[in-house]
Amino acid sequence: MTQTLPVLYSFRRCPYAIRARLALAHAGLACELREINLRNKPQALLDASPKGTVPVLVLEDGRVIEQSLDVMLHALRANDPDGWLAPTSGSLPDMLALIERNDGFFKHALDRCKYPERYTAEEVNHAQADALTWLAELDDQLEATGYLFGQNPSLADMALRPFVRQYARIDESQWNEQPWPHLQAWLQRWIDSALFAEVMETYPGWVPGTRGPVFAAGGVGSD
Ligand SMILES: N[C@@H](CCC(=O)N[C@@H](CS)C(=O)NCC(=O)O)C(=O)O
Repeated sequence: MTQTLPVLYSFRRCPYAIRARLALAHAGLACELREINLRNKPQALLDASPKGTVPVLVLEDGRVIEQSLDVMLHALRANDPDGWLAPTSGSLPDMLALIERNDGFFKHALDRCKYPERYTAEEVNHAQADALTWLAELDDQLEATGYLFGQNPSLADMALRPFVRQYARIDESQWNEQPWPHLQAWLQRWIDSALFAEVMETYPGWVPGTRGPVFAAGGVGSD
C-alpha cells in the first residue's frame, strides 16, 4: 500500500504518545494513526524503529522520528499557530531543560509512585518525596501567569501535562487535596479543552495491511 500521509504509531494512554498527538493535532499535521498494542507490537513498527517504543512518526519520504519530543518539534516547526516554540517568557532551551528534568527526574519518581509494588518501600518513599518537590516547583512556576513560560501554553506545558495527569490519576482525591492551586487549575484547563478531547479520542487497534484513521486533519487551538 502506498503511504500518502505520515504514519503515527501511537498508544492512547502513553504520555509520550499523548504529547506527540498534541503537537500534531495543534499543528494540523494530518497523519495516519496506527493504534498499537504494546504487548503485541506490529512488525511494521519494529521495522521502522527497532527500539519498539511509541510514538514513532514515519514521514512520507521514509524518515523516522522516534522520540516524542522530536515529533513535537517536527510538527511545530511545520506549523506553530500559537507560538508554542516562542514563549512570552523564557526560551526554547529553557523549555527543553525543564522537559529533560520531567522525562528523567520526575518520570523516574512517577513510575515508583504509580507501581509501588515493583519497588522497595525505601525507593517508593524517596520517589514520593521527589514527586512532591517537583510538583510544588511547577505550582510555583505557574503562579505568575498560569502557564510555565509566560502568558500562553507552550511546548513545555504540553510536554509535561500528560505526565502530571498520570500522577494526578494515581489517587484523585489525594490530588484534589494537595496545596497546588495553580498546578491543579493548569491541568484541569487542559483536560477540559477541545485539544485534549481530540488527542484522547479512542481508535480501534490497527490491523496490519489496512489503513488507519486520519488524525489531526483539522488543527485545534490551545486551551
Ligand atoms: N523516550 C521515548 C519514550 C517512549 C516510551 O517509553 N513509550 C512507552 C509507552 S508509554 C513504550 O512504548 N514502551 C515500550 C513498551 O512498553 O514495550 C519518547 O520520548 O518517545
